[in-house]
Parts: sequence; C-alpha cells; structure tokens
Amino acid sequence: MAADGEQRPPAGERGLAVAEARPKLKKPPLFRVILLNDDYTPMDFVVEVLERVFGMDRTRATRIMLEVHTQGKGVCGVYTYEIAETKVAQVSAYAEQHQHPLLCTMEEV
Ligand code: TYC
Repeated sequence: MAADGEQRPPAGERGLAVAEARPKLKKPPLFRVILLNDDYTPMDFVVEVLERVFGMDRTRATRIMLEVHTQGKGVCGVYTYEIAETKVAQVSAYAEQHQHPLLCTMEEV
C-alpha cells in the first residue's frame, strides 16, 4: 500500500486508456395515440373527445376527425408510454359510456 500522502499518478498518466464517464440517460420511447374510423360514432362526438382528452381547439379537433373519417385513422398526439396509455383508456371509457364503438389505440414511434 502507498504510504500516506503518496498517491499513484492518474490512470491517463500510467499508460491506461481513459474514457469520459458518459451519463447514461436514455430518452424514453414515445407512442402515437391513434384514433380509428368507424361508421357509427357521430362526428360531433369525436370532435368532443379530441377537445376533452387531447386539449385540441375546435378547429384542430375537426381537422383530425375529418382526417380519421377519410383516411381510416389519424394521430391524436405523441406521448410517453403511461400518458399514451391513459389517453387511450380515457377515450375508450368515454366512448363506452356513450355507447359508441369508437376505437383508440397506440403504437411506438
Ligand atoms: N365515420 C364516422 C361518421 O361518418 C365519423 C367518425 C370519425 C368516426 C372519426 C370515428 O374516429 C372516428 N359518423
């Protein structure tokens, strides 16, 4: 053992390879919340859901609703897993309460 006050030179000066410690912070995976078209859910109801659950204004909600209506599906927003899961659950519960077959799902970005 080295005596008190006697320290070994740092690794980089002893011919050892040194690398900066890299903080291992990974970005969380993100998920798109997707709304699916159907033939029965009223357009007004879909617009209301987009306003309530996704905080959209009437103009944006109407645009997304029409995109879903014409394209078959549309993206309501992109969130981390738990937020996306909660939005899907809120849409599904609200649609069920009102007995509409509206479907909402999520997919990793
Ligand atoms: N296609 C429905 C209708 O004609 C409207 C609708 C839009 C339903 C979007 C679901 O996610 C949806 N009444």
